[in-house]
Amino acid sequence: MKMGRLARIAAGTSLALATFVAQAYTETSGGYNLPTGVTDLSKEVHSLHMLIFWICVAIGTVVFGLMIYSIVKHRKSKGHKPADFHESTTVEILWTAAPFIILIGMAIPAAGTLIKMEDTRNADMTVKITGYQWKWEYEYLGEGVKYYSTLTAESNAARQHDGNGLLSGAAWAKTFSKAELEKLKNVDGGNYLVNVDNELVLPVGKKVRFLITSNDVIHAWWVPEIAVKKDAIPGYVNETWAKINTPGVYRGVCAELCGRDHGFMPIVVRALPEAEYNAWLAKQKGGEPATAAAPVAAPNEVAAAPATTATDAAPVEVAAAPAAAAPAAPAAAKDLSKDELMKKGEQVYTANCAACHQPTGKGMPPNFPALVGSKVVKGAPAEHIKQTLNGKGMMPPFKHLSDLDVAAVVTYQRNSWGNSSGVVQPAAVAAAR
Ligand code: HEC
Ligand SMILES: [Cu+2]
Repeated sequence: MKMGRLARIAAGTSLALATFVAQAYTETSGGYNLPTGVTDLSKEVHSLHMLIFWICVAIGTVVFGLMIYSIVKHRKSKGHKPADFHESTTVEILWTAAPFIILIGMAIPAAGTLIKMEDTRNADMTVKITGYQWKWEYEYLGEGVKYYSTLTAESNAARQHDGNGLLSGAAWAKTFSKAELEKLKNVDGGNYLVNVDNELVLPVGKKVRFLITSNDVIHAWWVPEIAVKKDAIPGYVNETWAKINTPGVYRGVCAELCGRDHGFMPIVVRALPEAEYNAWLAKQKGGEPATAAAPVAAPNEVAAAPATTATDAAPVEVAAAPAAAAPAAPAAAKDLSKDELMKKGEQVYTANCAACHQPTGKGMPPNFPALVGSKVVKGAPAEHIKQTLNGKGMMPPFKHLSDLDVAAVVTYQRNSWGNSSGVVQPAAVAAAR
């Protein structure tokens, strides 16, 4: 009678386990399983993961099955007497050989995939990825295109919101109600905390080499769907690669505990068909005079224009090219209007400063001072620029921002929330470096 119940429990447990395993095996596993991903390598990684998973299931079933069977079948209440023996050479050889064979069986296919992951030769293009507290920088090597990628302003504002106003002090510890949590799910187009202002745009079907490093602490660049997860270590460059097969948007996060806002530096990769990617890249090269590399890229383009189009169109292009390139080179020295600086400054402020100094400029005293009526903000521009570039105490340096960005954010702080302390131009920032 007792055995009957045990048998039923055993059957029930195995059924539940089998269902779970079957679910884990399929794509529609409700997000519990590793994703199959969109590169050949990510598929290999997934099948390796499944292979080893099944080996574990088999070992677990055999070991626990035998154990449970022995315990139940030979229990003391049935009158069994324990056997008394030791030093069985056969058993010892067996339990050494069996795991050894299993491990070798796992290592052979795994090594093949690992070697492929490390093989960054013959890449079609290279993107340098730099981690910062708390954002990513993407640089398309040889293209003169680089930019920062930060949590969107919408998610960033929402994460600091308690439903009534901005969180401050003890309000961080507030427990959210179900309704409030539901509301958060719809923030930022349903991508609350996993959306960025500037996505990493890549072409499909091209081998992209990633050079991964960091400017401050250790971060890790992780996008599960393309099977890339690499540490970003200051002073050290890690290499890996991906060749994406399917256009789409693939999200990831920083996978290394890298400081206070570690959870707020997501990654978004947008894979485009090659033609669309090329159009995007051309547009990046055309715009943003702020990119430091723009003057380098421009002469190349000028040189290429007459060579490829030796027709009537050529003189026009040659004439147009220097004109387009001209503003790029002396961009740092060019003066901007207050409106331009304020508009840009607000973006830079939201992305870089608002977390501590708050969108209202009121800060979070006593640790994060208010900028409203601040001595530094009202004082000499040189000191304001210096503190922004070099940081002070708990404030990190912002040297990595372009001259334009620093000038804009300083101007923005000097002329917002009732402050009125004049305009700072990029040239002043360049001089202060
Ligand atoms: C990680 C938090 C943090 C971020 C982000 C941050 N700051 Fe600060 N900021 C501080 C702290 C802390 C101080 C006080 C430093 C001190 O005096 O020791 C400060 C002080 C200042 C002051 C001087 C205020 C005063 O009256 O003493 C200015 C100006 C300033 N920050 C500008 C900026 C700008 C511009 C940015 C964005 C580009 C920025 N901060 C981003 C933490 C931060
Ligand atoms: Cu990080």
